[in-house]
Amino acid sequence: MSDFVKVNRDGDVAVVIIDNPPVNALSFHVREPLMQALVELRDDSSVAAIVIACAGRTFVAGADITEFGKPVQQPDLRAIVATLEAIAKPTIAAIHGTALGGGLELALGCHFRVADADAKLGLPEVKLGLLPGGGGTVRLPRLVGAVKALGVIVSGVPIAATEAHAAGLVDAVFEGDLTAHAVNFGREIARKGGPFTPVRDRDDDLRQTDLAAFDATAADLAKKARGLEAPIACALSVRNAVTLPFDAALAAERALFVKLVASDQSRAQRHLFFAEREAAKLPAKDIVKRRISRVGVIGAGTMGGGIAMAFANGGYPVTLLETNREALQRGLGTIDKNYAVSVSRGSLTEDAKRQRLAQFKGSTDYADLADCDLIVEAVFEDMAVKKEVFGRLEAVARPGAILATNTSYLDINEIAGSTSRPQDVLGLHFFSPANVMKLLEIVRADKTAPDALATVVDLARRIGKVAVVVGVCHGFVGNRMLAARGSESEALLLEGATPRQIDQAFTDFGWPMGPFQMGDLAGLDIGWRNRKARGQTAVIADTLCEQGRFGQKTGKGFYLYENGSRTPVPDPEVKALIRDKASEKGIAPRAISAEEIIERTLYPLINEGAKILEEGIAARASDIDVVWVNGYGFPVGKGGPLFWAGLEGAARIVERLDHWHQRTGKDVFRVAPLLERMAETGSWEAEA
Ligand code: T1G
Repeated sequence: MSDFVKVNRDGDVAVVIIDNPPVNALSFHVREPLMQALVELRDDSSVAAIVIACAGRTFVAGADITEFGKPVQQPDLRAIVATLEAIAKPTIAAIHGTALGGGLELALGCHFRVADADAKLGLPEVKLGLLPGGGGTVRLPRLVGAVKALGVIVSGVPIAATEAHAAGLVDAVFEGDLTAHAVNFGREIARKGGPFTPVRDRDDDLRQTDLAAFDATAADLAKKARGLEAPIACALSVRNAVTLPFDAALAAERALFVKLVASDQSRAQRHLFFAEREAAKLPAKDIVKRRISRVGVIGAGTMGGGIAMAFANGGYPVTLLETNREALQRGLGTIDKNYAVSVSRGSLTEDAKRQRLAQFKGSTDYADLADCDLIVEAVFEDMAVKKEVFGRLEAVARPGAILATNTSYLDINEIAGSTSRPQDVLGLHFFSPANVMKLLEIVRADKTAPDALATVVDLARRIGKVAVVVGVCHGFVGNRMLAARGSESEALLLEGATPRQIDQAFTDFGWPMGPFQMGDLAGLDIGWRNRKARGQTAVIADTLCEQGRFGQKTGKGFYLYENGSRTPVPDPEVKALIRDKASEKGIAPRAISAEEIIERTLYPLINEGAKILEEGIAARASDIDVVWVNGYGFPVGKGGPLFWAGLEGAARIVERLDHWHQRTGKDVFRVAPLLERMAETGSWEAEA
């Protein structure tokens, strides 16, 4: 056969084994021998049943995403599924690991599906800006019903084997030797005799679908699409499965797929898929990582508590240290409350909550950190305080323990230099809420040991974080670019734009919310404190803070939040304040377009990203995209700021930055040489 597809015989049952590490993607070098094997087994009268299984850690995890955008090599997945589905003898997919995308579509071409108890099944194509293009939107509804299929396909979230079994997607769930169970299942089925109904013909229930209920569900889901085309296409294709004959629905699915796969949004989302994996790769390979069994967290406030939860959620015992019992109890109480909220929402069982809480050991004594292999400090954002903490860690941390700071801005080289073990020091910059936000900026200081870095990059994956390794500068990658994005906010207000207008320009772009609504959510006092520490001012935001208007938490910020509502309402008082401050500065208000708002916020964001790349603070342009999508809500359909710069046109960005630089003289508009280069070459690589 081939290195990628083998056929074993167990009596009259043939077992097709796909072996294409690491995830058995349906690459062309798999599809060709697979098709050949299916045709031969179909025509072999000594074969009573056919099992399709996979070697390695998972059933087929999808089409080969690297093949998209290239000419399709036949046979494609649809041809394989059509051939498979036309086989009269019983066909059984034996699913372990994750049957995803084209993998599940292959399994849907079988008469039966059996799964390992730990298996997961899903159609995550929507996360790549696609829809299942191998018949998934037409076959899945025939097994689980249109509304259930709609939820699975539009969310892209896999379901467990037990749920799949209950829904009718899987015919049996087994523990132990799955292939042996599948063979026996097939032999038994063959012995009983057919005919065996292919999925395409199982549409009796589908015809009973309550289309009004379906459309209502689809409309709700569409509201969350936020400008993404794929979720809408997914819903339409599932609806076609209900209203159109099978082959017409299949053809319509194909047409939708062809359109999406060529779209900028899908290119952007596929870029991010690989970018996230690239970001976790370090230059040095095969480094022996340090053992991490127990984690210490210093500080049980918002960040410290969230960080402690992130590790506990990842299965690590945590020692949580505070300066006194009251602060410690307060912190542990907040953690308990957070888990209780998850239980009330049904996202965590009571038992899981107990297990998570059992991971925590509280202390007010640094000596209790002696058995920790990683210690993360999340104390007050002040260099002297941080140095004092690291000084005390020197005395108690075991040799080889990694000492991490959660600082957002401070110079980690300076912190490391204050210790006798700079090789063990690095930054773990979590984003609030740390137990929820995926992004983790891992800050390598000048003397951070390669094995320490490799250890925390691996650890990040284990606790479900998206890690990006960054260098030391003020604000690292994310916050440094955030400052650039916000540098013109006050000027835009003083010149005539309202907070609502600026926020609207952002949400129209695809951001979950605009900068002023975000400021009110996070608390305006945080920025106020940072500005005072750096001797900076922002006349509007400072005045609001002086009036005690910190945002949602005080019921007033840039907006009003009436009666504890979280809905921002424009406040005439803020409008008047802006007008007064503008007239004090002799600025006459003028109409400001959404286009100007984007040019004076997102173009400086891109420009700062180019500077960060030039300085080597980020290793790749795609790392910066990963930071912004996972840490700040940059719209996935635009691929991150630097990917979007390619879509927007770097030459135009350069031209507009030059315009605003001439008009304002502000350094934030001074075009970075690498951005100039990108405009000329179309590549962010320093040397093309
Ligand atoms: N194609 C190509 N490469 C893939 C791949 C895929 N489908 N999935 C993973 N890889 C690579 C990945 O880049 C990495 O490479 C290595 O495998 C390990 O992946 C027609 C159109 C299966 C849950 O979206 O969700 O089918 O970095 O680090 O954490 O309708 O991989 O080692 O060089 O993620 O254990 C639909 C995508 C495709 C599933 C395993 N399927 N994959 O997670 O490993 S579109 C998906 C995943 C499709 C059809 C449509 C995860 C995983 P490298 P990893 P992991």
